[in-house]
Amino acid sequence: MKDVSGIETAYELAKQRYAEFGVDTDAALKQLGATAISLHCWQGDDVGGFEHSGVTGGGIQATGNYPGRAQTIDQLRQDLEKAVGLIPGSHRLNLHAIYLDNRGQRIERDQIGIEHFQSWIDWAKGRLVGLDFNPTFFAHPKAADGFTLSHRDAGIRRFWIDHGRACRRIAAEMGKQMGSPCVHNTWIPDGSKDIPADRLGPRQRLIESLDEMRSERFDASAMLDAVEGKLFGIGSESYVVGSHELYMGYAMSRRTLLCLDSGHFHPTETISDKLSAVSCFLDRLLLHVSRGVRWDSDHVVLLDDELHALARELVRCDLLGRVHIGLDYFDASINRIAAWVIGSRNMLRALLTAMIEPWRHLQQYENNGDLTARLAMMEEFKNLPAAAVWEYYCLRNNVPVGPAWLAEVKAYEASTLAKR
Ligand code: RNT
Ligand code: ZN
Repeated sequence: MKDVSGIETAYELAKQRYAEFGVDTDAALKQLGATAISLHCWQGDDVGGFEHSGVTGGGIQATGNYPGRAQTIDQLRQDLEKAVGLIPGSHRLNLHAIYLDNRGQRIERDQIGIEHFQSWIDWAKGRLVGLDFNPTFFAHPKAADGFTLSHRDAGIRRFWIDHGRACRRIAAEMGKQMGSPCVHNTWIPDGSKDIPADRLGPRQRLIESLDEMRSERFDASAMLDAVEGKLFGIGSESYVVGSHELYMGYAMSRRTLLCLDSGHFHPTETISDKLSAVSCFLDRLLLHVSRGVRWDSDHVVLLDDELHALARELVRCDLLGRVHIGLDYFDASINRIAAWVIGSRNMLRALLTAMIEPWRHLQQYENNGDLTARLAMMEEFKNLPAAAVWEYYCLRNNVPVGPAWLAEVKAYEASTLAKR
């Protein structure tokens, strides 16, 4: 076939440039193709879900009122199909318990079962390479005072432990049916707006609840537990029970995954530097790739310095087989499908750039004590034609190259979203 757009020719030239530094771009594209991103279902409907209970809140909030939000399961699936078709590679979907298919019947959270997610699994098969799952510990009357698994009331703790147990069973079944382990990630909003008198009690209760919730054993080929810490949330500005340190200790002592969310630390603190440290002590990690602006604002992920730094660590520490990459943001002020596409394509572009960067040369300079060459070449490598490799990857994967994806999203907005 004729190379009408010049993408293949540009790729051949780029391939040679990288080969001069010993980098095999074909091998990198193969590795990128094997790297799945877990798309967060909640970007599609502003973390609403399908319980239709009318209860919201719980420490997170999507802002914006862009029209076209998915309001039914079918609409959300249709939107996801659109997004997936614009992202090169094979990916996963990350579901929350509130996205259950309850067929109009109210089901309490401690009563949910695989039957409420079977339609998701059936839909996902052949479209996605895996499903991930999250218990939902927010937007519920029993979470209204800001405490769940660490609540002082044993009855409320029991309810949430049972929710977690139900969710782990669902996750294990999802993993089994999809043939790929389902990451079951626990994030709770527990904490307080003002200074607590007791910081220890809730933490001890949380650990006990988590242990009980996790007492049922499932094969690692079916499901993997992860715990996600946080510095502060809306309504938990002064104290968060599940802090980073608590979950780091929990994950290391219980051998679970630790989830690092880029928005969950001090505003100038980054998660890229943490990977080489925690990976020495943990077998597996989960990332919630997000972008905080001044706080945990969950903005769409940009191709910025921190994303590049994160991708570099994943590649240079050889972590791609041990780190599960999920996106976590919710922007209701722009087209929601575009939000998925922008964030996922950025994550993949950052990974590809990191894979083909001649970083082994930089490490060699460092080992030789030549810090001048390390800095000089680090900057020179920024000019290598990574964009040509990315465009070729999109072409090969039959997804729009460059900004052409936006026209497709706009057309979908006019034909479908505008009618909702
Ligand atoms: C909240 C956590 C959590 C949620 C999702 C919806 O601060 O980041 O991961 O965003 O579970
Ligand atoms: Zn998160």
